[in-house]
Amino acid sequence: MTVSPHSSMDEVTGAQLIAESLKAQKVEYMFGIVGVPVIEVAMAAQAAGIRYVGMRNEQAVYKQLLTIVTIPLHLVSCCPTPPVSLAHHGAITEALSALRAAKKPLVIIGKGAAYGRAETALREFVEIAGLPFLPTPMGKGVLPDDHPNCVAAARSRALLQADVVLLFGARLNWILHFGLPPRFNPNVKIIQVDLCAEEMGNNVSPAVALLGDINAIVIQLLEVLRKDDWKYPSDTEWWSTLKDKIVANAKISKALALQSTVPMNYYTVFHHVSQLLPHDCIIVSEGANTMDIGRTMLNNRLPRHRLDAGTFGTMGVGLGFAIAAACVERSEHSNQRIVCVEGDSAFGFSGMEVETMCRYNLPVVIIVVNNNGIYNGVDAETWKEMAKMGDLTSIAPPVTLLPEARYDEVMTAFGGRGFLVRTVEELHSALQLSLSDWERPSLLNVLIEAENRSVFTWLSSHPYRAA
Ligand SMILES: Cc1ncc(C[n+]2csc(CCOP(=O)(O)OP(=O)(O)O)c2C)c(N)n1
Ligand SMILES: [Mg+2]
Repeated sequence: MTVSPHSSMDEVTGAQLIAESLKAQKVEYMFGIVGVPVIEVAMAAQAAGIRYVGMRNEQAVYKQLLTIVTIPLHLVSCCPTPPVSLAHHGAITEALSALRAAKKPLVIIGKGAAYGRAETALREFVEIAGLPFLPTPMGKGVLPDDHPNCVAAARSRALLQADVVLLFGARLNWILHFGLPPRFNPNVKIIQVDLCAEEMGNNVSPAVALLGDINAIVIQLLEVLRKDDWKYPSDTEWWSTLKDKIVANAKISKALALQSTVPMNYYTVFHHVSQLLPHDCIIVSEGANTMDIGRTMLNNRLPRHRLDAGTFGTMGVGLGFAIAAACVERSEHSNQRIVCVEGDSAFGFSGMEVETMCRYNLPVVIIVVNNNGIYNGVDAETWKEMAKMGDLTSIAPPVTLLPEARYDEVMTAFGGRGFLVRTVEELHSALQLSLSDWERPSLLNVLIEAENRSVFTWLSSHPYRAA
């Protein structure tokens, strides 16, 4: 081990030992909050050539690691590449015969497929087999959301009626309603593809289990598929059902998106945001309605470009994700915008991280979709009336937050750009200005209607609620 020049020849501190071993593991960034005795570790890390990012909230710090591992890439590259494991050939043919027998097949693409970098093979598989697919929240972008086989806009129906589900690297947890009725067909056959043996059979016993590297298994499936020359026909009743539902749902969300009344609704906001976002941007998101509706309206075209509250729906992770993604963007010069779409409650959990962004000039664009509360709030007038009625701690609904809170001023307080946005025009100009500024972070405080009249039930009452 080489020891940093600060120490005398015969003395190595514990902090140096930690720093040098992390450096030897090719660690590039350390995220933390210092106090005695961690200050020495952070200083030793810097001396060893590791970049140190000082954070404000430990919950956010933890998420940095996940981001760095999720988005890019070569954080720790000194370990030998692990062996690639294939599925048993018998299981491959069994899976394909179950698929061929299906009347209503469905492919579900999870974040395991994103980690497994299976995008190229999966795209070929879905296209050759002619199958409808659904992404899970962080499986979005493995195949582009605007791919013609994507049936995300008919998600509930697809899950409910599918008779064979081919599950690539996705857990049958609450996000997928545990794979059980009433959200799934009670007789559905699951073909489960996963790298992780302990995921097999959670919470539904699979008809076929393909254990191994997802990319390698898709290639195995493709080889047999090509030989057999099989394709699920495009003129089935299943495809028509799904397509009809997609058209009907698209019509409803389009009508909401095109409303330009003030205050705006979620759909109007996301419709206009999606028009301006670069296709290669990394979208970070958390909240309840904000995250759920945003997920359906903000398309991902590339794999590993979306980070949200994930499996545990934990609020407070978004700004940490965004900071880590911005650090990676900076060190790789990838010129990708990091856009952080936050509910007003979600933003509050790690809101002080805007100081971190300002301190390091990380040009994250934060969009706070502000409805004055958790799921729902009340408008400023109602709040004033309530305050006159007595002690707000007895009267105010627990979901409410201060109406029209000036989150934009939190950002300007530290030198970033802050925008208060009420209209579509203001949204366009604020977002354009933010996206053209690479010098500092921005925060758009987008005031929307406090009561979610626009949230329609196929979105709000079921799919991936955040809590
Ligand atoms: C750490 C943590 N605490 C509490 C919750 C409960 N919870 C679920 S969603 C949510 C916030 C939703 O409100 P907001 O972010 O404003 O999004 P909206 O639905 O209003 O768009 C909260 C606090 C949680 N998921 N995680
Ligand atoms: Mg809210």
